[in-house]
Amino acid sequence: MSILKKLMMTAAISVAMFATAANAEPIKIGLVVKSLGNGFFDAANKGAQEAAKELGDVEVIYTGPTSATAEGQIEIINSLVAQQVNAIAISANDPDALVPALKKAMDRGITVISWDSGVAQEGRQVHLNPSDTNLIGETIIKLAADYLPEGGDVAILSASSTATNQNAWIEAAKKVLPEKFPKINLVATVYGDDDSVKSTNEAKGLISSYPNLKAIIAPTTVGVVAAAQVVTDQNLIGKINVTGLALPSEFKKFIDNGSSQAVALWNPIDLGYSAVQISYQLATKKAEAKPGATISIGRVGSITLDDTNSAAMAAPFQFDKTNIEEFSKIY
Ligand code: RAM
Repeated sequence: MSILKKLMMTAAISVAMFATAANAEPIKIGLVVKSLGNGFFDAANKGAQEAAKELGDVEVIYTGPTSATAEGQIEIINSLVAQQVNAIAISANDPDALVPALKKAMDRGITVISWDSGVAQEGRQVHLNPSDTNLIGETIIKLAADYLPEGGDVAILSASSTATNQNAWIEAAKKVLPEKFPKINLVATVYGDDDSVKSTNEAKGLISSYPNLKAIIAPTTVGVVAAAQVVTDQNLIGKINVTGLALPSEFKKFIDNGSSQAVALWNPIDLGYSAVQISYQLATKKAEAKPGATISIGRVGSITLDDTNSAAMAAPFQFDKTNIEEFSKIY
């Protein structure tokens, strides 16, 4: 073979290789969280990055506003649309306010799912719940009731007042109260906005407004830590039991010091992993978002969409002094 022919062949091969590399643009998935600096979402991001690595051709852009507001998330959605991502997977600060921005994203061919905290159906293709909403609602009351055999006053310290997930859980909790927990008296629901300072102030407010308070139920990993810290600082351990949904790695010290008897949560790593898997299947047209469709989620298994294109993962785990140490090493 002549040198010239050899050179031409090498050039042709390089062009072919270059073309393949150029075609292999990664699938970009914007993982939008309620706010940055929240350990729960950092754990979800761990699972999201794991899924990206496993899938190979995926880049996960982990992003969120500095405080848990819909306005902050709208700005981020608009910027992800401008970056031409392939998918947006969002934990929403408001079910309705994000819909116009997300609709615009879908009009441009971007796959949109919500996970953890949902958006209204017209603003997304799929919603992934961490667990069954009614089950979570009942669990958060039961966690308090189990340690209050005589009953008594309890209060809820929630995240933001527009958070879809907390609002749904609180509504479900209120439904089961009269029949299943007649001795539990829910005196107030306040909102700490998944902000440590605001949650601390709200917890202090509950304690001074309700002198007979026996438990604070915080169905948010940020609020539950703030409440347990207040109970600890005010020497109220043994008088007020703090419970709710907590990340074991952040909360272990409050089980250890007795400000809390038990809390619950699901696996946030698996949740983030699954959100990316679902976004990928939809964006690459390997799955379709329609009622009854089964979507594979890698090592976690699969989900089947209900008639609102939603699905739920596993039941929450309960953590107490017998097992929190073990889980605190994982998330
Ligand atoms: C906070 C957030 C999140 C919720 C957990 C339990 O981190 O509000 O949305 O699922 O708590």
